[in-house]
Amino acid sequence: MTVAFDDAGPKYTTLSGVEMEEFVTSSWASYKYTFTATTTDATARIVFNLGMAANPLSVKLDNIGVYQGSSCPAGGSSGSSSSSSSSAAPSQACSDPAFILCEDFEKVAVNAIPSGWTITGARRTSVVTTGAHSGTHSLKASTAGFNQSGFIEHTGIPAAHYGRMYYRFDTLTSATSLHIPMVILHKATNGQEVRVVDVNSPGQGLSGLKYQVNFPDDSGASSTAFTSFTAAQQAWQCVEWQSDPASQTYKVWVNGTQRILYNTGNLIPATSYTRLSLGMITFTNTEESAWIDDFALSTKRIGCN
Ligand SMILES: [Ca+2]
Repeated sequence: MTVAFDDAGPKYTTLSGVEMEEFVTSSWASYKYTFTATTTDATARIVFNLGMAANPLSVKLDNIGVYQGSSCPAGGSSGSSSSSSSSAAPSQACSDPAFILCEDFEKVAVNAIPSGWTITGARRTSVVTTGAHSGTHSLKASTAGFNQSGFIEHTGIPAAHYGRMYYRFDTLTSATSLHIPMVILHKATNGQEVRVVDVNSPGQGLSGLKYQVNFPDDSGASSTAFTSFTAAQQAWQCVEWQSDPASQTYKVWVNGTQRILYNTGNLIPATSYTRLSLGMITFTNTEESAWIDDFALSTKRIGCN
């Protein structure tokens, strides 16, 4: 299903910038998204395109609301509002026993990395105080050219997990064709690496995420699932993902809204990945960098609060 706001015709030009693509499931689910209209049109229309499935489906929509402001009010009340509401999943403190890994980087010395992690890649990735989502410390990753990377890695990653991280890019020196994997799981059952947070620039800045199973040397993708979203540049973005071996599905949420539901076939290992890479790799001949903060893996969904 896609959702958009168009002008009243005859061209029906979109006023919402992009069509929001949602993945309809067999359970009731809440979807929301924020846009800035490109122009004022008193006769604009909201469009729900339900003709996206290969096979006929019966879809029910309920509690549809349009609100002025930065978010939807809780409880689905009608009318215009500018109040704020929380994301779908509650946030967890690092002391929660559900956590597998939890790093806010606050207790890590500048230029060091958290204990239990190792550095890989051509560029040193370490903790800095030059930008943070929480507190004063974050992880700064950078790259130096084509196929260059800067990662920290942790071993022993359960195949069944939820992940959450915030990222914020520095001013980009390459504005086109950027493709930046930031969280990589090793390995899929076919031996390839699984890029679960893979940021792309599909002509709209770094505003797309891809699930990608790929050769370690980037010599060819075997499967992808892609979503685009409207995100403010140079702003912290919250990405969550789920790796679920039982259903062989991968999900990703961007700023609290689910954007990808992908059936991997049999690519998710039954028990564990050998390691996780956190940082960035790029495939352009430019230097790029990003801050990463509030990274966590958990046995339950973490949320963006
Ligand atoms: Ca922090």
